[in-house]
Amino acid sequence: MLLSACTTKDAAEPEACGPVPNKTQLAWQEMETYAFVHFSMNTFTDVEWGYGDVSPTTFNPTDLDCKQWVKVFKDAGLKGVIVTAKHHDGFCLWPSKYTEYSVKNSPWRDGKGDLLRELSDACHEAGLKFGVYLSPWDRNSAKYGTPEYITYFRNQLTELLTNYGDIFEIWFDGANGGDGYYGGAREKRGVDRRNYYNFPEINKLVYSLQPNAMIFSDAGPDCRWCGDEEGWVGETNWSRLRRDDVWPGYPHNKELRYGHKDGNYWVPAEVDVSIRPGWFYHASEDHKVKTVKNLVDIYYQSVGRNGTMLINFPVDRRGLIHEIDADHIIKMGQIVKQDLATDLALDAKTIASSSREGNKYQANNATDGDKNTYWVPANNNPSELIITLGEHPVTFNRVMLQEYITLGQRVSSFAIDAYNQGAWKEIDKQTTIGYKRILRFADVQATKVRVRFLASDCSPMITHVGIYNAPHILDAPTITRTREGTITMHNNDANLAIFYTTDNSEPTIKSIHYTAPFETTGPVVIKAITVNIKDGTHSTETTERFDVIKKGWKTENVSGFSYVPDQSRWSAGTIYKYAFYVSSNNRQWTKVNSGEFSNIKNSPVRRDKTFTPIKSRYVKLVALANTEGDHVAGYAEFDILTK
Ligand code: FUL
Repeated sequence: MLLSACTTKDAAEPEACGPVPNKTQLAWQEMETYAFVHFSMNTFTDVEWGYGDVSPTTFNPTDLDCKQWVKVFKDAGLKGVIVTAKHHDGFCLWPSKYTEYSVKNSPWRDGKGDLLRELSDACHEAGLKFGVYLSPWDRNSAKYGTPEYITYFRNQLTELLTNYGDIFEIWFDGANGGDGYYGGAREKRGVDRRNYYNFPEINKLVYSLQPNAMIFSDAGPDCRWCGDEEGWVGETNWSRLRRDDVWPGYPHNKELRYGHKDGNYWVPAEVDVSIRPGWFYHASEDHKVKTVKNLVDIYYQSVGRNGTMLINFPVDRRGLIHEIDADHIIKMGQIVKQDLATDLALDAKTIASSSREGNKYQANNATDGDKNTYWVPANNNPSELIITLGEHPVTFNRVMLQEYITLGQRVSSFAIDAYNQGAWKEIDKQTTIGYKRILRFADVQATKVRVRFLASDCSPMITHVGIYNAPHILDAPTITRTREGTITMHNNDANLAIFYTTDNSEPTIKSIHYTAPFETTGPVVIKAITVNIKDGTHSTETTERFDVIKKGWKTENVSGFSYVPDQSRWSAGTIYKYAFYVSSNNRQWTKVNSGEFSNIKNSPVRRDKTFTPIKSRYVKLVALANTEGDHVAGYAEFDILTK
């Protein structure tokens, strides 16, 4: 009451600047991170895109438990989940009335199961939001490509949007058209992706059944694809889009990474990425789950760049989120929380170069911790905010900025400076902000921080400037050696040190301090750790065994070899059965070892084979069979072992 008595008269309310988000879009943006689940027939056939002809009896998870999924999501701080109700192969995870190609004809729960029921119940019970992915492409349906398929698609959509409570997002994939089963026709079919579905009518149907649902596609209408599946959106990222120029399957997908500055609709970006290389589960990718560090980077490259993070879990054949995936995502959640736990700018003294008339627009609104209050400068000339952190320098390595997007996205250029020992120094200069922008940099010490707003469509409206000192992630170092024998180590954080040993002993802070690449000639075992010198904490250890250097291989006492198969997503030629030969003259060969690389299909990691040492000048690895039963053989790395 007293406060309002002191309030000077506020200037007229600022007007919206370009398109603005609706209430649904605002609430969705604040979810920030949520889960994707790819689980269907492909999980059991070990493929990414099913053809649509596999019998429904193949779908048979042994221990399916949606409560386990939901617990992992909650523990990781994720706010909802979108599940592949129907992927491109047409198999439905719910007992749809309109097809026989669904769980109702599978052995799972004796054909009485409904995965969407189980998952939506588990979500609603735990307070998570529930969403569905419905593939417009259907490689099982005989009707695909004809007008009847549109009726089928709409009928399925109606089932999904009426029977499972509130749906927060419906996901329409852009991948569409190609060969398929199509009810037995086994042919190639294409559709006019722009017009075939009549998406404006489909969107109306969605809103009539679920008025608060977000509709995702390359073109929105409510949120858009970020243009890649690698886990990042552009540093420049407008939530605006010339929506009418884009459609599902839009060929200029790179534009979606940045949005359109001159866009006439509010269509913010969603960053969809899988925690493994594939979207569906493949046991062979158990060793390729993204590291905690990778996942933290993805958070900063999505939520930290005005996007949302949709992180996919390939649920396994048991019907569970794999233990490794669960561990990594929960650790990611903890790290992000710790990174941004203490806002050093909260309630700090904040002044501005100018402010619009009225208490409602003053500088301290940007550091008061209230998302509904904001600072607005007096005009749209370059302007700045100065935040005083204290008399003595304070250490920090993150700055978070947020615009009051209710009235549009405005800033297109800004810079951050730190003040220490009597001088300002620029730390970073960037373009857009939007709902949230988080900048990361090496530790800085300063008594004051300045944010310069250099260019903006309409005056900036800044609801939050946050400053944080994130703990350093102690990631184990990587160790590599060139053919010539040069060893390089890397740990992703310039503030942390690496210590290593070459005598097989455990590395500690007293071991050798790595400062630059160094040369090796013969066999060597390197063990290394990342260390925070300030407090002595350190990472787990990385061990790499290198044998003789590959350059100029000559006569050696060979005692074994190592084999690493192709590590790429679509790898081929993984050797399963082998024979190994040596020779002194490249004419007469002696077989010294043969056998199999057990379980290498599911676990394509380095394999070492050893035998009684034998002097030789030439070696030969013969592939007797590969994991696919065809005639391709290859390797990513091959090495001889000499001791
Ligand atoms: C892509 C699909 O083709 C993939 O299989 C996956 O569903 C991914 C999320 O979208 O376009």
